Amino acid sequence: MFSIRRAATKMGARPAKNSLQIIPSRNFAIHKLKGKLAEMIPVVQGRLNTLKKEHGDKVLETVKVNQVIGGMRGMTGLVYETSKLSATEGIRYRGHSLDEIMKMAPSFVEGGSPAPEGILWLLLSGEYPNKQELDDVVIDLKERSYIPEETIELIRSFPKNMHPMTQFSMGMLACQSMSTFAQHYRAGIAKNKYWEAMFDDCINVVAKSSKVAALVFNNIYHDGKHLPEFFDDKLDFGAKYAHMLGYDSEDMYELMRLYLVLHMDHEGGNVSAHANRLVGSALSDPYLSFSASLNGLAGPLHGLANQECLRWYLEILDKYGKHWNKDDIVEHVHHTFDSGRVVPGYGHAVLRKTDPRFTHQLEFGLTHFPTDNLIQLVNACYEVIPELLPKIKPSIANPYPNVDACSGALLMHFGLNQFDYYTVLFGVSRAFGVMSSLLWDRALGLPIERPGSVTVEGLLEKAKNLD
Ligand code: CMX
Repeated sequence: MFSIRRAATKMGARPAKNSLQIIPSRNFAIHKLKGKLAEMIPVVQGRLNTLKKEHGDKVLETVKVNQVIGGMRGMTGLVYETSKLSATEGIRYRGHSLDEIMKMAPSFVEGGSPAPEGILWLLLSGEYPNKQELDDVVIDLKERSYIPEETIELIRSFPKNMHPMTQFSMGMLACQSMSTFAQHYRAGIAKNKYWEAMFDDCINVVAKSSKVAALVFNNIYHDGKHLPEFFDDKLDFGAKYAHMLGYDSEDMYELMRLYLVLHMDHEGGNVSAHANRLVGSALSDPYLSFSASLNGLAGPLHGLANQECLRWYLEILDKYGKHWNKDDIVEHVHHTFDSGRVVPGYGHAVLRKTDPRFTHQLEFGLTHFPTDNLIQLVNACYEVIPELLPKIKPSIANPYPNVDACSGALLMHFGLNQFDYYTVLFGVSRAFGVMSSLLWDRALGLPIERPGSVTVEGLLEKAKNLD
């Protein structure tokens, strides 16, 4: 199996000009993973062709007017291979529930958080890696994490008051000059080779994301001066990211691994996954797609909710002190509604039960630091809010906590209190999911997205004629 890549001095390092050629994958595990994909892809392509040929004109489901108004809400409109969301059970990565992943996935600490590198392997191939494969992916991601000096300088030039997500998105975009896919596309690569040309980009985006994110952290909160060593060969991806932010306890390493795994993927229709896929469908390379994904994640109804959520808990602590009680929570929820705001961390467009991503984070907090006041507050809110919300707002479809309702409290415990930065952590995690799915989009030759649209007047006319 060969990977199409410029003849680079080191994987992820700046390639020499005009040196496009096909060279073997250097790392055995990545070579093996690519080989596995090369076997899987024709099988799935075959199924897709059968679908198109034999069932392409069948009507799958009817579409309600409200679904059109609601931005294609709930319509089955995308093929997405890496994960699927159940309204009642939460996300499954390649068919594996989070409960199962917590038990079965390889980890660096026995019985501890799953290894993010192992879940990258799972998302791409549908299987867990063995020990050797996992160790090799850890090394490979390290080798691919090179960031050009001019990108580092660019990030250091960003004003401190520019939001961390804006800096992260721009930093990733600035790495786009390293896209192997863009180079090969320009050189006239055949359509059936797109996924191979994109493979390195997808893995490189994941590998570089934590370093760009750490540079942003350093630029904003440490004046660009105190970045810990980029390379620490003992550390895996999650631990190294924590290390680059300046956190070096084993518990924080475990939290970071857990955080990365839980936030990776949430099927194809959420804003960040869909933005990534939409932009990629124009054959924009993975750096362009990922930056678009981050811009969507930066919205307060999506990834920014985690910082909003922590702010909301801190409002309670400010108002009632650390001896708050459940009545105080009820009062603060009412106050939130009275001021025309939503209760952050609660509700979901698809889920209709407690998000298992929340449950696993709360479990981590209650296991590692059960007496932490903020964790106790998160737990108490979970006991109060799901019953309270429908009483105040009967139309709420899901009164249960989502992924954002606990993460801030866990990070605060370790002293990571720069909560404007929290969505960047979410973005690094999301790289694993959206890059895996983007690779599959190109492997399956999915076309450019182009849904139809309609004016309000036009929709009204259509609707009137329906009955
Ligand atoms: N607090 C107050 N009101 C809420 C609410 C909440 N947490 N969640 C929903 N509602 C309201 C909606 O605003 C809507 O009100 P109107 O009819 O007056 O417009 C009504 O309840 C019905 O909404 P819904 O169908 O239950 O929810 P949506 O699918 O429209 O929206 C979401 C989903 C996540 C945007 C919404 O629940 C929300 O704003 N939650 C708080 C923000 C948050 O936690 N976002 C993170 C989501 C996870 C992620 O995608 O990253």
